[in-house]
Amino acid sequence: MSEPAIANLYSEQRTFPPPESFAAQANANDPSIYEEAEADPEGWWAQHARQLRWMRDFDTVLEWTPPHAKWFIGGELNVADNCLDRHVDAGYGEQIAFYWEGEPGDTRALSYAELKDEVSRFANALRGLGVGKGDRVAIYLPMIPELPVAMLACARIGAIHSVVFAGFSSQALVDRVDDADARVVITADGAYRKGNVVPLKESTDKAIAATDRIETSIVVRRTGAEVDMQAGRDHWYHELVSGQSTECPAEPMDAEDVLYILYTSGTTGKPKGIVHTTGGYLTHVAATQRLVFDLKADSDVYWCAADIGWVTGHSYIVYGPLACRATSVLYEGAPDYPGKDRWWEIANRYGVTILYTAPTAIRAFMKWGAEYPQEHDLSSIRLLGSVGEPINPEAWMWYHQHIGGGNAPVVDTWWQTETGGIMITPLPGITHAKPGSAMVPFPGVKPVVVDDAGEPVPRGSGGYLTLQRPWPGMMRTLWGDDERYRHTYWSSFGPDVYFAGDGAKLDEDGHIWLLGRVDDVMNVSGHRISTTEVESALVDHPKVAEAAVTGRKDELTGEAIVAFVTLRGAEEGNDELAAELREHVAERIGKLARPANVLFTPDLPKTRSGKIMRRLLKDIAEGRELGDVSTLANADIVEELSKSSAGGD
Ligand code: 6R9
Repeated sequence: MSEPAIANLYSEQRTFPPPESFAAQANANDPSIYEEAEADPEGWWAQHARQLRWMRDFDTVLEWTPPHAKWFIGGELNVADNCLDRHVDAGYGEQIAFYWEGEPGDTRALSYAELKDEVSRFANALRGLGVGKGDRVAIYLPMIPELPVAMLACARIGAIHSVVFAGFSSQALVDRVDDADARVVITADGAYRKGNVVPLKESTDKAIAATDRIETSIVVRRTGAEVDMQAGRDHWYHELVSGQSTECPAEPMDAEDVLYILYTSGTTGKPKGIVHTTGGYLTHVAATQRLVFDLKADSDVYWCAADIGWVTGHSYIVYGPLACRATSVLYEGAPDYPGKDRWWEIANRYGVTILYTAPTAIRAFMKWGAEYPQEHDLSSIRLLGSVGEPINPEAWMWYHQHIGGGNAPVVDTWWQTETGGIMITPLPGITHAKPGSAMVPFPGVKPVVVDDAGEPVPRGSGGYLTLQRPWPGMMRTLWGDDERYRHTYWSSFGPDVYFAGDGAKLDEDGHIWLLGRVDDVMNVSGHRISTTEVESALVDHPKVAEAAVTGRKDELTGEAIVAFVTLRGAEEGNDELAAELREHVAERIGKLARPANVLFTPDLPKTRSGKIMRRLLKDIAEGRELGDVSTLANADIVEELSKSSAGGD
């Protein structure tokens, strides 16, 4: 680690203060909130914890023996009780929890009372099958109401869920079932994907055959597709729940009992089972839901358009919103099915006020063109959020202008599966946001950007993003592998310093800019250049919708930058435009960052959460055999790309 720190190349001057009318009504509009949390972080989090319903009060807020934290010690609560019964008991049973929209256009509205009843019936059914506290249950379902129902039913009886993204292969399911030793899997007869039916039950059967752990499978009828049901092993969901009582006492759980495991694949090795517990996690997601998304339970219609199979869906479709008594939209399908305006039609129909999505989706909308949102009245939208990757300043501007009507604040939220909830973000009623920056820590959170020696970098410099104070939603360990937990996250800069794996820089005002994963950083002639900065400079060009860059070996400069570029609308790529883009980057950032090659492509390889898989692009750029593509959302593009770039320059 002897090279100069990550180059600080790109600078953004625009700032967007909260509109006065927004600030006036915001859940957080007094900047003293930061000082209050800083003066007593434990007291601050405890205040938020006390807004939940505890069956037994906690007596100690935090016990920190690095790298292990315990929060709200001695306390007992149940997550499903907090997300459902608490609101029904307070008289809000009739309020809609989810407006569900199926891909083919079927809909279902579930009130808090109905959701509570359905969860209780299914929880009783699970108990009837012998599932109890601490047992692991794999959930392999599309975005249908039964997915949050299954999660909450597990939480209600103290079983640990492990949700596996329905887009993953049966091998991915096998790996996760084996690692967690799950005995039960919940799946569906099929999943809709752009008008086709994906045979989910078939994948599940294949997985069950490849592991000896699964004793029981529960199958939701979604598509009506013909499936094999093995007597004694496979049960229809609707048959199991019919006739079950809606009374199901919620299991009192210790604050530190495990709520769920969620696997992240990482770049190498077997997937890591991130472990989240009960009291701290729920406190963190509820507090951020209220303050970052400014949620008003009585008036907002909130839509987090992620998949529940990603942590964003766990924290901000299921647990955060329900803990805060939100009314949410839950959508099953793709954003361009049957038309490229599907989201905007939905947003308009339900009067969505808060929308949370990922840069990858925003860049797709940019590519398709502003006419699609323009066809619909989106004036109900008052707040926008982004998560998953650094948002390029131009994508931020487009989102702000075309979806937010130039008026809605945009919160760019940085966090990870490991952090459980949002860590770095503007507060929409306080922060003067800069397009492309995640800005400041959430109150009580302590990020520090450090250099190779672990020393804090001065303003205007880049380095490694660390977190230097425990927070309630933090992962507690890796399932079955505490050694890997220590080694992966707590060994780079000291035993009490969490290293997130991301590069970041502090600007002259002390605001935080995420620069992407440090594994992706390129080294050109001894200068470390972040992929994010070059990509943002490319997206800044009016013809570019999306870009991914990677380094390939170069004899002269160590690494040379290769850019994969997707163009907006009907634009066509040619040598002239490639040259123009190379010059654009040189002007915007500096000659050092000028891509050696520009390749045009209709799409880029992405993960379930829309993260660009630069590792694969590097394989392509260096003409290597491709690595693992099993967790790609769009595997076909990789083949196309490797064909078109064969022959190098
Ligand atoms: C929530 C989630 C975590 C990684 C993280 C970082 C990237 C997420 C970001 C962001 C820049 C943001 N990331 N949000 N980078 N700005 N607002 O995405 O969790 O799937 O575990 O990914 O995603 O690289 O380290 P997860």
